[in-house]
Amino acid sequence: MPPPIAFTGRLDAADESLWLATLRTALPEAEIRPLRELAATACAAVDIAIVANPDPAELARLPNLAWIHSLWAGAERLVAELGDRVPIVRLVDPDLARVMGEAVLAWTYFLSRDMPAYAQAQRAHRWVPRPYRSPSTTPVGLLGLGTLGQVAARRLGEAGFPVIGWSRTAKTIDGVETVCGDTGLAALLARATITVCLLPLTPDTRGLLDAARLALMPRGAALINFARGPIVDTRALCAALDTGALSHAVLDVFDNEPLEATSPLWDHPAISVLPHVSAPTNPETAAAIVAGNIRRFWASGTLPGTVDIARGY
Ligand code: NDP
Ligand code: OXD
Repeated sequence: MPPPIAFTGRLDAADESLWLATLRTALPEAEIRPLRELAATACAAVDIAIVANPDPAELARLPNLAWIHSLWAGAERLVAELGDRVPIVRLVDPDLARVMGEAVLAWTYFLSRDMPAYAQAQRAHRWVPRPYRSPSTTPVGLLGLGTLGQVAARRLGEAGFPVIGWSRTAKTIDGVETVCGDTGLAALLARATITVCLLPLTPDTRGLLDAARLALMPRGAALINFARGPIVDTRALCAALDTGALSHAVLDVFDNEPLEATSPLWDHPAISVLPHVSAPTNPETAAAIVAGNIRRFWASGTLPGTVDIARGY
């Protein structure tokens, strides 16, 4: 019998019960226990923890932890709070990528079919048909060509949008014009009618879309941020929207979440606010991924790819 697996996270009671039940169903051969219920002797035996934004002080109760499996795709909080204390495996779930690809396509259509302008016209009781813009004349810039970005690129390409994708390392992807480096980013921003952010939050991407970079975008271009709030300078974004330099922003992520009820972003006429729902984690598919990774570790001692702490993702 393998040692117990600890489960810990800053979750409410209902979410914790749901996750425990789903993980136990996916991995019935394991004893998965809330960390707070484990006595010191059991804690000493634990080598794997499944975590959802864990309290670092709680994790410190596990002296022989070999690795942790996060239930979230983004790892910036774990990197910031744990550093290189323990190898981190983040969630890489093809179903989550599918859902994100769907969201990117849906909100790209929302912008390319001028829904923000029609919503405004409706509020003003104004009947103003606008010219149809074909996807083929609407280049989409994708920042990030990882697990999520590559699926989004494929969905956009299938729908006829020319896609320019930016990543840290050079890539070749069928049907996607790929760029990297500062010059690649500048070229992408200058050409894309819609820019979609699917980057991790790291020291290199924090504040990446600042006033200078937003100013490179064509007049009337739009931004979709489905990654993390602090990648975009919100003040600079609002200034660009206020002057009409940019036409609209779809924001699913914010510097502080939940977005404060008093935030001016809620009422900005050129911003669509979403409550971090572009790709919600599906407990069933996520638990199956976690179970597979733990079983492989038990069978072969190998870990799936871990987060590179120095790189930040
Ligand atoms: P991956 O790690 O698979 O991909 C990250 C991509 O970003 C890679 O292509 C990487 O380049 C690129 N990148 C990283 N740093 C830089 C940089 N400095 N310059 C240029 N490119 C860079 O991440 P995922 O696709 O799985 O997820 C992306 C993010 O989406 C997550 O970190 C999370 O924050 C967010 N997310 C949001 C959700 C939501 O509901 N809103 C749901 C899930 C995730 P390279 O390929 O060269 O390494
Ligand atoms: C995640 C997210 O990182 O939902 O999984 O943003």
